[in-house]
Amino acid sequence: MDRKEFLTTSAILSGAAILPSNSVFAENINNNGIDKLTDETGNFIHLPLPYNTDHLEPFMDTETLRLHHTFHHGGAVKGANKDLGMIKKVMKSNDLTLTDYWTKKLSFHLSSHILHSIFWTNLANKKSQPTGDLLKRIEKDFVSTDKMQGLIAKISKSVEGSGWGILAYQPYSDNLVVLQCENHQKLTVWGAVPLLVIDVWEHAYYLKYKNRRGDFVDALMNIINWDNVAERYEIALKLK
Ligand code: MN3
Repeated sequence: MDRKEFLTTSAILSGAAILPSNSVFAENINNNGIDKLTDETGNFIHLPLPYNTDHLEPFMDTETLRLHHTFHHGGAVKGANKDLGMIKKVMKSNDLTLTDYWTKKLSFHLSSHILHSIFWTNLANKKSQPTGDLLKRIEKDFVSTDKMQGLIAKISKSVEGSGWGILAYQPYSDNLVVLQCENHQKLTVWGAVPLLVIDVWEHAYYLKYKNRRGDFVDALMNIINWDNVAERYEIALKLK
């Protein structure tokens, strides 16, 4: 039994009625449908991957996935907890000099935690296509799935330095938007809810793809979990 089967079985055995029954990765989300990023006390937590580390082979290699999840995502979680603690500490003192520093750090680390948590669930080891309401929305806002995928691939490949390509739902204007994010926190539009995120930091691909970021992005397009994107879209629509 692999990890996913185990979790699914365990969830059924433990009575998973409190979790959304249609969720692709129910163990990674809260009852309200958003990603589980903290424990009950508000500390950020690093959940295990929702599949084995070889699940995304050959598109994403085992070693890259292991290092990426353990050290890059894991480091962001540790960083976010530290930043939050330091902000609380500074607030208790009368010297606010360092709040600027820790606030920026928290923005960086927490955004990384959020985007990585979404990223893992956005991927699967089989090819799928958007269907249903998500497909209708994609066709309304981007003409076709091919055009939208072409756009997000282009935006991802051309990030200056480290960053992400993001397909998001924007509740203020009620449409899907594609954003080009630098680092983890720059170039967003407030309110946008990420549905599909493409990590183009070098740590995401360099072991296997070397300098060929374009090949990595094209490869990822084969393993997008559109069921997960659709689920995220459904939840995001509630903000409208
Ligand atoms: Mn990363």
